[in-house]
Amino acid sequence: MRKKIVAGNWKMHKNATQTAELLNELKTQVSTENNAQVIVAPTFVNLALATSLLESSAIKVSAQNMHQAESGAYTGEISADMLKSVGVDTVILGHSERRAIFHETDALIASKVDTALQHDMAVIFCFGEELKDRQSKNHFNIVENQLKDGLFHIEAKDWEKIVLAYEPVWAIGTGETASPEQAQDMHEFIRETVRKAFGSDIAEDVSILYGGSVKPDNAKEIFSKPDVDGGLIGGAALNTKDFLAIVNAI
Ligand code: G2H
Repeated sequence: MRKKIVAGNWKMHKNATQTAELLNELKTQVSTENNAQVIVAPTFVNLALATSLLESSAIKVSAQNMHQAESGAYTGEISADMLKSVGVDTVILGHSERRAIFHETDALIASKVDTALQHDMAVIFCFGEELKDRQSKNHFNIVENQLKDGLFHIEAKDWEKIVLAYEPVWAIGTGETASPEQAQDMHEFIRETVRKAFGSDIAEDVSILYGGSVKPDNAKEIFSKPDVDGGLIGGAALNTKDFLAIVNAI
């Protein structure tokens, strides 16, 4: 049975005090009894604080990004080894903001995936079409190419480390959400694309999260779809009440 997951991508929000506040609230209310594995992704500077605060809790900590090189003259960058050294063994890669604002290409994301896997890290691999792609009915092609170019070079054994996060760019932070039917159609297509390339066992086991303006009032309906295994949550992950409502919608 594949895992249900709710992950909070905090983006560039919350200083150390605010991070501690939110995590201290969350950890009293999230347990292994929850149907979903809960993951939080604070900013780099607060990751060590997060892993220490959550040490004996059911909440896992993820980074929002990392560099593909082992080490070197890359001013301002963070390596896989640095993340692991503070207890972080999950990383979000390929988020649309990294692709659009920081010009990350499929090839670059593919090399980050390789580095993460070499370090035995789990990867939340993000992808999704832009509004123009959906308007021109090219969205399935775009999504298939992002998967193939960024991820499908991995070996079958690596899939146990992969979580997919479909995030239509037009629904990110806009208040606009894909309808549950649009999400299901795309998730079904994604699972089928994985099945064709890697077989049924891997396709059935991989968790596919939906991301893009998930809120307490739309989470339940989206999560009720058979190929939606949870969510990657941005804005609504920044306060305890909304995030927990989404966690409990699974
Ligand atoms: C999509 C999502 C989290 P939001 O980026 O990754 O953000 O829920 O604010 O649309």
